[in-house]
Amino acid sequence: MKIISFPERATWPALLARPVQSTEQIEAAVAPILAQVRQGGDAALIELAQKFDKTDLTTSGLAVSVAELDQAEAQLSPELKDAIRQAYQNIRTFHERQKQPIEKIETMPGVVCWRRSVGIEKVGLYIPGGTAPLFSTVLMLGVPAQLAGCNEIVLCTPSNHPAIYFAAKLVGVTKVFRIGGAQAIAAMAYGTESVPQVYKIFGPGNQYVTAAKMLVAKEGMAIDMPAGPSEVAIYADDTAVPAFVAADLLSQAEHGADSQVLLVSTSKRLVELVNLTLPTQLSKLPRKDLAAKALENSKAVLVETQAEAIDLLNTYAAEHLILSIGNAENVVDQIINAGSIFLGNYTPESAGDYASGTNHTLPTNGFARAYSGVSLDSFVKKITVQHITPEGIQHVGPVVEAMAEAESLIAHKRAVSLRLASLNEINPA
Ligand code: HSO
Ligand code: ZN
Repeated sequence: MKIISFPERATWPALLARPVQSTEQIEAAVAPILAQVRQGGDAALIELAQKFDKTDLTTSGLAVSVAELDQAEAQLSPELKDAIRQAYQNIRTFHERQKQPIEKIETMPGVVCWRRSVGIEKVGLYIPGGTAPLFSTVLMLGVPAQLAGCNEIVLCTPSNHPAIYFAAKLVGVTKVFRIGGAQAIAAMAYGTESVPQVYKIFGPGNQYVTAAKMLVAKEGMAIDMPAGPSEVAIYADDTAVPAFVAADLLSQAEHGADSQVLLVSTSKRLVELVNLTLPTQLSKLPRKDLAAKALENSKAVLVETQAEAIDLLNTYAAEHLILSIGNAENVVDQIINAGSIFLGNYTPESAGDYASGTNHTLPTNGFARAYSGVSLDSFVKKITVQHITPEGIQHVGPVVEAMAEAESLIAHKRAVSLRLASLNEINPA
C-alpha cells in the first residue's frame, strides 16, 4: 500500500476522492434494454438471456419452481445450512427490534396524532451472479422485507446457486426468477406476464444493474440507494494486530478490482507492519488478482493526532469503518459519517457482512454523509394519522384560521370556521 505521510488538509479532498464513474455510456447501453423489456415482456427477457448470458430459458422457464427451491436444501452441507440459519436468526433478532410501537401523541387537548408503519406491498430484490454467489445478501434484504410484512417479495438472480434458493425460502421470498442484469431491473420495474411489477427495488449489481436502477428511479421507481464499489476504512493504532488489519483490508479488497480500502493511523510502525504482512496474506488468496488490483489504488495515510484521524474519517464517510484502536468505545461517538462501524481487534467487517445481525447493504461513495444502510425502515412507509375531537378543533382551529388567512387560502380557513360555527350553534356561549 502506498503510504502518504502527514498530508496537508487542503489535499484531503483529492486524496480521499473515489474514482469518478462515467455513467453516460453505460446508461446509453442500458436504456434500450429497459425499453425492450417494457414492450416485449417475457419474450424480451428470454431473448436477452440468450443474447447476454447465452442461456436458453425456453424450456426451464423464467420462474424457479417451488420444487427446485425445495431441492436446494439437499445440495447444501449441514454445516452451511446451520450457518445460514444462525445468521438468519441473528439478522432477524437485530432487525426485529427496529419495530417501534405506535405512540399516540396529544399535541393539544383533543388533538391526537400518530404514525403507522406499513410494509411496502411489493418489493423486488436483485442478487447478482458473477464470481461470488451472494446468498448473504438474500438474508440482508429478505429478513427486513419479511419482518415489514411485504406481501410480494420478488427475487431476480442469474445464479442458480442452491444457497441462494435456500436463503430465499428462509426469508419467505414469494417468487424467484432466473433473470440477471439490467433486464431484471426492468422486469421488476415494469412487470411482465410472469414477473410482478414491484414498488421498490433493492440489491447490489454491476454497473449495468446500477445504471438500470438509476434510470428506473428517474421514472419514479423507489430504490434502496445509489450504489458504488464497496469500501472499508480502518483506523488503527499500536494496540491493533497488524495481521488482523491486513486481513480486514484484504477481505474488502477481494470483492473486486474497484474496491476501495483505506488505512489511517498515527503510528508509522503499525502501517509498516501491515504493509509487511499484506503480500504474504495476499499470495494465499484464491481471488488474489482482484485483491491485488484493489490494493494498487489504495492508500495508508499517516496523521499526527487522533483528532486529525477522526476528521479525515468523517470527511471520507466510509461504507465500513473499523476502529482498531485502544479507546474505540470512547471514540465511536465522534464518528458522524460512516455506514457501519466495527469496534476493537475482534470485530472484523466479515462479521457484519454475514452474521452478527447488522445489515451489509450500506451507503458507499461518500453517501454515508446523508444516507443510512438498509434496515426495517427501508421496507415500510410511515403513514401519519390524526383524530381531532370537538374540543380539539376549538383548540387548534383558531391557529389554523389565522395561518390560512395570512396565506390567503380562505377555503382552508372556512373548513375550520364552519366546524367552529356548528359547535357554537349546538353550544352557544
Ligand atoms: N462487504 C459487502 C457485503 C458482502 N460481503 C457480502 C460478503 N458477502 C458489501 O457490504
Ligand atoms: Zn464483504
